[in-house]
Amino acid sequence: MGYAGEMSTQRTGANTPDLSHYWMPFTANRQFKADPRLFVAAKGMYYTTIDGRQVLDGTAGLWCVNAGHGRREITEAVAHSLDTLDYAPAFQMGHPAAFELASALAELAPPGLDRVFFTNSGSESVDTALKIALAYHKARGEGSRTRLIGRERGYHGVNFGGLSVGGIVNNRRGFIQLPGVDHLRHTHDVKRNAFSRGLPEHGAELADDLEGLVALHGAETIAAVIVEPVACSAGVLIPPKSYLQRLRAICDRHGILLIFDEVITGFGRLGTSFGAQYFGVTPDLITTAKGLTNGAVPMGAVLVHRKIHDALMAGPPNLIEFFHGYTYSGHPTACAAGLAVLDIYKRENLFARAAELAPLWQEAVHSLKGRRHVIDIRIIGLVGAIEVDMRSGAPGARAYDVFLTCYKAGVLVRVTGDVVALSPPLIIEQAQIERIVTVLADAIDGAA
Ligand code: PXG
Repeated sequence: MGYAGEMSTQRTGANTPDLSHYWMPFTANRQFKADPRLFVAAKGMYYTTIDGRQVLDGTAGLWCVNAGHGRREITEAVAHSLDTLDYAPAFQMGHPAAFELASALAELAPPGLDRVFFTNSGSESVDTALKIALAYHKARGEGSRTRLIGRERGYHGVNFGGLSVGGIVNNRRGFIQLPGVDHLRHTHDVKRNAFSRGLPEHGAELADDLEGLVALHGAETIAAVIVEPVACSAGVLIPPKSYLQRLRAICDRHGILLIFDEVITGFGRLGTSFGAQYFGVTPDLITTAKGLTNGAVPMGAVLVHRKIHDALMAGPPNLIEFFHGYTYSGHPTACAAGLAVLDIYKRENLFARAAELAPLWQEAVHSLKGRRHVIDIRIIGLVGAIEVDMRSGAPGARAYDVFLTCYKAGVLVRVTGDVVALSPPLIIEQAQIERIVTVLADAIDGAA
């Protein structure tokens, strides 16, 4: 039990557990515990709350439940895997499902990115990719390439590599950073690009920041650039037309590796396997997690271009080539979940379904244009963002109010700053899209 004083601030229902011991991640703990929001079940497009209400999932959990909740195929695959092989050592031993899942991922990947390193989260995928980039240059005799470039407002998880290349100030301040990291400017420009449909017109020239950093530091010091094709956590910042192409071209010119962090944009979120295919730009590495297992079991993966992998397969074959890995890299349970999930995506054609729904989704969310407080709407694939103007002196407060009102009305949305973000499971139906928009409209109208 918690302290009596703490408990007195907790609004408890009959079956609410003691909330005092669990230190919740990225949560206003005291505010939450004073008025908790607890889910006890999920099926299809809906969560069930502890008090028995149904909540329509407008966010695929945290951008991960792309095939919808409670998929029996995943449950059965996981149960069977646990019953058969609960764990196999990840180092110097293997099991078939890890190899099978790597092959299945290679099939979905853009051409060339057919070598796969398994992790347990997006954060681990990012730090793994950064280390692979450094190891690659060293293996090729270019060990001076140690500098890593991220972008303002980028989110690459919370480990030291990821927070260093990341560009969200609250995640960075107060923590030490990796040395030798620089940032490109972000591409968010409400003045020039508000209410764009499709990719924003303005801002491709921001990719030239990389040329500036090459001029400043010398290309021979730069290992890699990491960007999210769409910066989702920072409020769904969609890349301007030909921005990513330009970044690719500059990387090519200077021998810099390009990493796409596709933890959110992977697995059909944009209507393609990865953002790389959506934008027609092939990076050298792709970091993934989330939709890889539909959120059911923690897992991440880095898709690596074969040329990078092969450069590291050097030296005596009895020596370890890359001093990196996790106890749970390629965990049998996670691999079973991943295989079942990829099978669902394929069988139900869910990526194509997302692409087909995207125009309808765009129309529906854009119908909120013109409402009080709404200063921008950004849509891509089955992602959406509604930016509201900041309540004077209270950043984020207005969007948070919208979030709470929607939750009470039975719709789950996400807020980040003054942006309401949407990313429903790819199985969403038209009537459910309409419900999300109607509830949002009322919540926005009612926000002070
Ligand atoms: N990279 C990207 C692009 C992400 O979006 C991570 C790395 C880190 O993944 P892990 O699995 O370590 O959390 C992420 C995670 C939100 C939200 O609402 C976004 C994430 C996580 C939680 C909430 O924007 N993205």
